[in-house]
Amino acid sequence: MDLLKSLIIVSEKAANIARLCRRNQHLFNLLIQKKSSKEANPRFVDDFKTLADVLIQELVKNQIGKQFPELQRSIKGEENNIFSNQLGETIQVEVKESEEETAALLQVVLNEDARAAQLLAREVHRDVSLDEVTTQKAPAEDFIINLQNSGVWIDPIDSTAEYINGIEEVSNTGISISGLKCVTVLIGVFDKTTGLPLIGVVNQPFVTQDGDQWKGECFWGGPAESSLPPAPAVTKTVCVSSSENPAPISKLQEKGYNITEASGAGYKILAVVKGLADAYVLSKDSTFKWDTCGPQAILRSLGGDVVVFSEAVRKQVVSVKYDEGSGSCNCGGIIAYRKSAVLEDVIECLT
Ligand code: 2IP
Ligand code: CA
Ligand code: CA
Repeated sequence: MDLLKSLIIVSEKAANIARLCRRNQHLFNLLIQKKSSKEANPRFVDDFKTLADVLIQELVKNQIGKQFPELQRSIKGEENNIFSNQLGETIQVEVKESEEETAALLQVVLNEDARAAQLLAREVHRDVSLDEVTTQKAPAEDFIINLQNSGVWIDPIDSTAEYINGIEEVSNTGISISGLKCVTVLIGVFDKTTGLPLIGVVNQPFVTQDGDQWKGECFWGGPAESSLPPAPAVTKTVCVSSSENPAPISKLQEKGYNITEASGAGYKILAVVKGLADAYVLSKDSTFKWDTCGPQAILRSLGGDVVVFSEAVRKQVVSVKYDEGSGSCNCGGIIAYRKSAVLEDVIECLT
């Protein structure tokens, strides 16, 4: 069994669920419904988007855990799969052996909405092949890694806010400021000894639109190989969050960098991966291990990395690292880059 191919396929299944919830009117209505505080409803899920997130995460955990039992206990994600209702009951969302069993479980969680439960369960259990995945380069050989010594971080949907009600807005650099293009599915495998990411898959479910059908694209990378072409030209563009502090922004601008605000931590790293931006600079603690593990692995396969911002401004280059036991925050902020000359220049600007 080939881990990279399995990760790509399961990321496509995740993307299919994300697309289904936007395209199917019944599911879309659930996705955008506003919670009413007056509603005395005993159902488990009053926030459908959380269920979509949890379901995708459980799908990835289930499929990868089944195919790679050595990894099973080390697959972690952003979401918690236990829901409780107003009657004090709890239920654990998981992928069952059969479509019928998964649908039956989802029906309870969804307050007896059999239609929604069946639609989701069908997509969860549908077989997907590698040929269905759009990627610039199909993976050839698997990466040899020690599964016993590896862990996995999943962000089932990054940029949830854009997923629910984003308005498409594109900058003149070709980078999406907001909207569905900023949504990504992020899966990363890391080495428990070194703490460094090894293999990453970033699936962008919404790239091109044809009527109500969206097509996506999948990006991958691992030790010394990735789906991306050779290094693109320097852009003099740096991506930042819309909530970034003014100080780092003006320092970068003073040295001639164009600043582009974009939504989604995963999407901003993807912009660096694709060469649309030279770097992504974040001075705050607002990203988590599941946001960076997958895309950082791709950057590392291209000669770049994600490093700790607070260390970089003290002229220390420290890679963001992963460890099952420690917290999930990327404390101290991050800088993502593809070319080391860019990192040096950005550090120079910021110090
Ligand atoms: C969020 C999401 C946000 C990002 C934040 C992440 O993850 O990527 O867009 O903020 O850091 O944690 P910003 O867009 O300002 O960079 P999620 O959508 O999974 O909560
Ligand atoms: Ca996230
Ligand atoms: Ca998320």
